[in-house]
Amino acid sequence: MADYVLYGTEVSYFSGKARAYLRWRGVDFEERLTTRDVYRDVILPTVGWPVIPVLALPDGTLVQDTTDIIETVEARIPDGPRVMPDEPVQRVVTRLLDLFADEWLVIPAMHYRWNYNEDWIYSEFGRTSAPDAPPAEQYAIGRKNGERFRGAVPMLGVTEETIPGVESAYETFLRNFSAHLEHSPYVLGGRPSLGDFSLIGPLYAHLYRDPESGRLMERVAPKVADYVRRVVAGDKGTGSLLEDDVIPQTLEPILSVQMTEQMPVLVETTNLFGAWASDVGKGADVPRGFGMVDFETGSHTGECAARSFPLWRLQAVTDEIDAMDIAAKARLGDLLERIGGVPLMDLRLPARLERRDYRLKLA
Ligand SMILES: N[C@@H](CCC(=O)N[C@@H](CS)C(=O)NCC(=O)O)C(=O)O
Repeated sequence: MADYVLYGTEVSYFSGKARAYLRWRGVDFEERLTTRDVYRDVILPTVGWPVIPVLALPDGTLVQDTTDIIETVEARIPDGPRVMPDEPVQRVVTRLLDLFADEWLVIPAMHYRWNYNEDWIYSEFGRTSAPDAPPAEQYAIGRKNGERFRGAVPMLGVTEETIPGVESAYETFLRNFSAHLEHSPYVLGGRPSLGDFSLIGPLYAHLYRDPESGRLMERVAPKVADYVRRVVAGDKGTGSLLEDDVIPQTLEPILSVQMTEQMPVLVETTNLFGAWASDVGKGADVPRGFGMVDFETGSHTGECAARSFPLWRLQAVTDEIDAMDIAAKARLGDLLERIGGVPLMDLRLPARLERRDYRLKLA
């Protein structure tokens, strides 16, 4: 029996991130499908709510949240490549990509899945949940399970008005990332770091594996499709990141979009979180969202939910900034200047967040 068990599915965004990381790290793990029995018998009794992926450690402890999974494995298995760069600006950039891939590229990922692959994904959900049921029953089960995810699409800001912007922003991302991959096999050089695994979240299950989305990726950005295959396979690369804390210039267009599109939503969410936090005590469960805010993508505007979880990823970015020395801060300042991200240097959550009992809480 393997040391670790990953509970997840091929159709799941965050299972793809965890799986690719575990393969790259050479972890002895087996993956178990999250059928309805696994949710009932394994996940719900401990985690308390239906969410994947979940990693079972050799002693049976369950870990949820991909970044917690990754950090737990890094701490338990000291030998092998480290997912976090040693250099400070690279650490910030890889965390920024974690924030962008987990919490912004979810917009095109969900749009293409639900607006171009709906019937297919219902069948896939059904196959996962009830592998032994006949196809028609699987489809019905998939439809029922899928409603929760389909219902999240408008909350992400995907509407008739914004869809042209969502699609144009995604195609811009594909072109920018292809241009980057012309020069560098991974985001920060010769081998993967956290940001690469994070990108596999949106880029594998939804945008590569869902049939219509996969065709789009192969047509517009075959290099990105090739990258997805490499990272998913656990490819080790050359073993080295760029030296001297260099950030490839070809990443700057992607980071610029993050600053112009995602950052304003994070700032608004931070403000709403601050108003909420001023009224509650330490240890309070943080709600999943704080209402709706304006957003813009691909030059189209709309409203999206001010979700709380991205603030947890944002706090990880700003913690890296707070850990920097003056020289590194100056180098980061130059990068932020070029990508339109100067406000990030001083943006801090008005109250700290922590994760306990598989939930986000006020620290
Ligand atoms: N931040 C979490 C996100 C996990 C997540 O959203 N998982 C999806 C499937 S890919 C899910 O189970 N969502 C259920 C829900 O959010 O209610 C992580 O990184 O693990």
